Amino acid sequence: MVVLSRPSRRTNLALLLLLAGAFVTGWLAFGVEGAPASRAVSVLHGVVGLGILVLAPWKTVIVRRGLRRRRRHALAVAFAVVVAVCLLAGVAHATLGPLEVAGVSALDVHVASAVAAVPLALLHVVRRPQRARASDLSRRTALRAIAVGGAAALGYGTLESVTSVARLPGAHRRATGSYEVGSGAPSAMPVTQWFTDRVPRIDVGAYELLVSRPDEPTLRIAYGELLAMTGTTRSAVLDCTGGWWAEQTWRAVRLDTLLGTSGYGSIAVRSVTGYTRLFPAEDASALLLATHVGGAPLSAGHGGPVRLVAPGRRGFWWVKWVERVSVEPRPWWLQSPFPLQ
Ligand code: HEM
Ligand code: HEM
Ligand SMILES: Nc1nc2c(c(=O)[nH]1)N[C@H]1C(S)=C(S)[C@@H](COP(=O)(O)O)O[C@H]1N2
Ligand SMILES: [Mo]
Repeated sequence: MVVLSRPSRRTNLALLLLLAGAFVTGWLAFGVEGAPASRAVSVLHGVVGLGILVLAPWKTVIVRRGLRRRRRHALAVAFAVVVAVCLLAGVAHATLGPLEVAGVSALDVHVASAVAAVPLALLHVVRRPQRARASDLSRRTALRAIAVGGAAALGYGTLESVTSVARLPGAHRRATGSYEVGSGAPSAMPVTQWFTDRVPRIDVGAYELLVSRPDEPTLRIAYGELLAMTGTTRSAVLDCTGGWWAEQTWRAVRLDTLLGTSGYGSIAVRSVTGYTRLFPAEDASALLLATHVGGAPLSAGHGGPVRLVAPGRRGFWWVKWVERVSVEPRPWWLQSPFPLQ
């Protein structure tokens, strides 16, 4: 009993670190875009997540022993089920591709179960506490950590090789883990909202874009006037955190054409639905307000009459149905890292 309890305590503590690490790197994977950083975060996330599987044999011993005790097991078992679903869905997404059942993708299930696991993990750890000790920071623990990390990395490498050799869809995913859908064919591209937003109905005839800069009266630009300003044609990749990406050609006007380059504060891009993202002021020349995609006016679903095109940023930055662009005094990082609506 005494002999078993030491390694089991360390196994549980290691699981705690891996769970926290997987959760953090998962959201980090949603935050970054751009080949090397994206790839690094995706690989790290996969390895940390698979580390939980590496510890499964040891945890099984702990679980058996825990289940033999006379107490309530429901929460611990629910936690185990949710973590198993999360791992299965993550691996399924990364290997088998963008599986979708009734509009719900493997990645949706993956993220939802990860979020559901948080309160269950907290309850589990509060009810079955494990104290860390100074003696845990030993050479022995370091060697074990390296062994677990190595086994997880080997597992990740094996999954990637099998995916590639067996020509599974996963071999074609982007560095972010997303799959290509509808490039060059906007009507085949999914219409998605981040969380709770709905496609609004906008009368193009009455539409006006509001442009506000500090110490200047707000400009109101009618759709026709805006069209006359859209001199930029640019191809850019929209990579949705839902697990798909598409490259389209956008006709647009650069934000610095409308707002100038003040370098002051941040740029707020607000949708008629209230959905708003803040950008660094120096991004004005890289951000575009598009009226057309693939040579045709934007459909309502894809953000018509006017949407933001934010090359190099994940889909949730590409505000649809833009109502107002403004220069704001507050810094761009003073916002929720992910939209709340
Ligand atoms: C992948 C994550 C984990 C899963 C799926 C999991 C699941 C379980 C299950 C199903 C049991 C047995 C049922 C019960 O005791 O009622 C258990 C027991 C236990 N778990 Fe976890 N657990 C995880 C992580 C952790 C963490 C992070 C800690 C603490 C830091 C922890 C501490 C314990 C302890 C102390 C026991 C009781 C062992 C005993 O009574 O001998 N577990 N766990
Ligand atoms: C406890 C929490 C989590 C665990 C244990 C976990 C584990 C995993 C695993 C094992 C994979 C498969 C890796 C591979 O084979 O390539 C994966 C993939 C993925 N996870 Fe998680 N994950 C967790 C939370 C999250 C969260 C919160 C997010 C996003 C907010 C997320 C986003 C992703 C993405 C985008 C992929 C696909 C990466 C790729 O295809 O290379 N995960 N996850
Ligand atoms: N107003 C608003 N804009 C939005 C969203 C939203 O929910 N509301 N979702 C974002 C997300 S998560 C993505 S991936 C893209 C999807 O664009 P699409 O529907 O044209 O494919 O729009 C972004 N712009
Ligand atoms: Mo998205």
